[in-house]
Amino acid sequence: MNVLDTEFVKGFIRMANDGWEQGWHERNGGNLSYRMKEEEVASVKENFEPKEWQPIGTKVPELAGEYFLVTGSGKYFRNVIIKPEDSICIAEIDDKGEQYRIVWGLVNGGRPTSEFPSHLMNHEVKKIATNGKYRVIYHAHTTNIIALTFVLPLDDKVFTRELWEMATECPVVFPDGVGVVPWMVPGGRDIAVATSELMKKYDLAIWAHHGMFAAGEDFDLTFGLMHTAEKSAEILVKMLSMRPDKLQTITPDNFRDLAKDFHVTLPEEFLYEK
Ligand code: 2HA
Ligand code: ZN
Repeated sequence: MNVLDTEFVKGFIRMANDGWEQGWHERNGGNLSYRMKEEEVASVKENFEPKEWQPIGTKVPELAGEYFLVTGSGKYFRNVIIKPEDSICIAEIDDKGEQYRIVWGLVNGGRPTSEFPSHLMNHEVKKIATNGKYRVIYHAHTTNIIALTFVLPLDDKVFTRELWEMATECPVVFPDGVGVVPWMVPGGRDIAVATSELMKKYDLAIWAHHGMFAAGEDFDLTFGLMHTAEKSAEILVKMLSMRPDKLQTITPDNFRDLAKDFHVTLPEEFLYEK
């Protein structure tokens, strides 16, 4: 089967384009990866032309033998929909989880996203934590979340509580909360380790002054998670632009009532008195 005719590739391309249309992917900003299912690998394997093995730059033994659909380094989300073979690739992980090789795509050369170490370490954490259910890792330069990292303390508790308060659906969509990584040099192993540590607890990690990482089961859930958190951040930016304080808000007891009716557990650490 032609790679571009498969549902998972169509879903990936649509998500990349949705992110572009949201304004989260200026120039080559952001990256997306998807851990393929065995049957998806089998359905397109006839198209594979393996290139040289390359070091990943970190170790992900739990991902040995897995295949990932991933955006290319320096490639533009804006172009994914019109020239996918040039913008994205399928990469295979070796049997130790230390090297990768491109088996399809990036027809004009290149390599997977510069954030491949962060993507893979997040995938590894989520694969273990969800028994293989989670397959998508998404990094976007979400404008309003980035703006907030200049004015709110870089603290998981503060970001979680403020984002929850700005839209009633938030605690239901991300009941575990959101983690915050202080500013770090992107692209390397250190930021990958810091992010994957947070991914043990959360599905969302903010990179201060940079953007956000989201993890999820499929494209709809992962895009929806990014979109919900960013929209909440937009409401907070608008609110703070009108006045510095709130006249009324959702209270800790309101959250406890919501948790009961919506059958979610909201950790008390986020329901502190202010
Ligand atoms: O792909 O977003 O963090 C470019 C980036 C790096
Ligand atoms: Zn980035």
